[in-house]
Amino acid sequence: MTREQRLAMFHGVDIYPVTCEQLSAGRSNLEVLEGVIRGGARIIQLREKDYSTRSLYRLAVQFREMTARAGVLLIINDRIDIAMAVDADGVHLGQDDLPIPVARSLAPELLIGASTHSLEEALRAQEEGADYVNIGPIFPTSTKACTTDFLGPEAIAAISPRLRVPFTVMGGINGSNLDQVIARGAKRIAMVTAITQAPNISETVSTLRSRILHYQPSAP
Ligand code: TZP
Ligand code: MG
Repeated sequence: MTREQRLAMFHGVDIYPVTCEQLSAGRSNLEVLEGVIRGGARIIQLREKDYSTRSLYRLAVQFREMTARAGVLLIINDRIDIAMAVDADGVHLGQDDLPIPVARSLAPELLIGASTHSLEEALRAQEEGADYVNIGPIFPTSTKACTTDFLGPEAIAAISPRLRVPFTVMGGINGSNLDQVIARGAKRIAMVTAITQAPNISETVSTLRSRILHYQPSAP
């Protein structure tokens, strides 16, 4: 697929599930992926920080097979080499990963997402050519050993109007605070544990998706 086709698919994203096998209640990443696909998600990010290159590559090959069959976008966290090796749809880069322009020159057709934790970082990522930016962490989370404080949902309303590119939000988002981020303008919502720890992943993904898609602000 071309970057343009991938971008068009990215616009249709609502829930943005991210893996973490250690926090998946004993299930494998492939089981989680299966539930995520059955629940109707249009994208998944493979994020495993401690795997060897070979095991991550092997898993990414399986993710690519399953996501391609389902027409779901596959984004690889951190590792542009793995993303290129398995023909993933994109790579998600943090502030300590390869600079966005370097990643772009290596892989012009990949979507590039960027993790950002402030307005300045979000604007810089956009200027550098990110296809989407993530704003986070929105709420406290124990999934990531965070050095940054959480931003609070108000940050979404403060940062997103300055962005031309689509944005995702992440960090501590679950069924009980979902409305707070949607109310501030979030349309694409990334979650790890709200999905990976759900007893029934496909049902949870499907319910969360319809809440994102059919959100109605409550009357004042
Ligand atoms: N980046 C910002 S918050 C976060 C990452 C990878 C972890 C989010 O995990 P959870 O379980 O959805 O709070
Ligand atoms: Mg990273």
